[in-house]
Amino acid sequence: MNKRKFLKQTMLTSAGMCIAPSVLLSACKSDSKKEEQMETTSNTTGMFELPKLSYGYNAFPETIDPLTMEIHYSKHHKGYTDKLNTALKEANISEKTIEEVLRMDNLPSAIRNNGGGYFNHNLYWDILTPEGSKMSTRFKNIISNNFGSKEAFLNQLSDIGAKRFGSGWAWVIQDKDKKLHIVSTPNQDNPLMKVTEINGIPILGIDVWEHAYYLKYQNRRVDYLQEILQIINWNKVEARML
Ligand code: MN3
Repeated sequence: MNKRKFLKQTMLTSAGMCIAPSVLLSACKSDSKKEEQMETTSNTTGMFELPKLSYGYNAFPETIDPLTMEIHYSKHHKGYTDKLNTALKEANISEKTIEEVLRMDNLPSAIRNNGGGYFNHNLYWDILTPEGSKMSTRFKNIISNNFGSKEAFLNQLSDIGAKRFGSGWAWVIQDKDKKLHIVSTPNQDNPLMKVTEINGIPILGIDVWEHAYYLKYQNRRVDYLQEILQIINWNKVEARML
């Protein structure tokens, strides 16, 4: 194991929840030095790793059935990860964080689709919790200032996910002026990419591809959205804000 890889692994272990390279940086910002080191040590081997889940496939029996969880993680997410690594190798791209990759100009479609798929699912799994969680007073105030009220915020988020035609994602992002927005992107695009209408840092992402919900909810995407909003780890979402 080379030194950088060792450093990275040590930091990931010691940081506990910082299970993926770079995508979870903001969840680890209590230690800015660690964050800085992690950013520079991502993808030094030219390979991104599928992050381990912090819960089992049966963690959300009321919301996500175990078979959907298993296929979504071990087939879809793993598939994006493997294909991203292949595409980066072919394009001779390394020494970049996943954010840097996604912010590149003229992303080749294999990197756009699979890099997006990799980042988006890392975020999705990370901000779910079997325990349920409450928004802090601070975060609730931020939400009210940006969207009017917590209810208006949740409605707008659910609505944009329901209205996404075909496959895609619903996002809460923070723009460069620290303002929060609710946006949606098609396919595996996300608001880090130059192709999206509003750029920003995703702090919450909900997968609205049919593979995320069809076995349990069939065509009822709205029901899936209502349920998934009950298992969001709001503390982690808040921790992603800069
Ligand atoms: Mn998916």
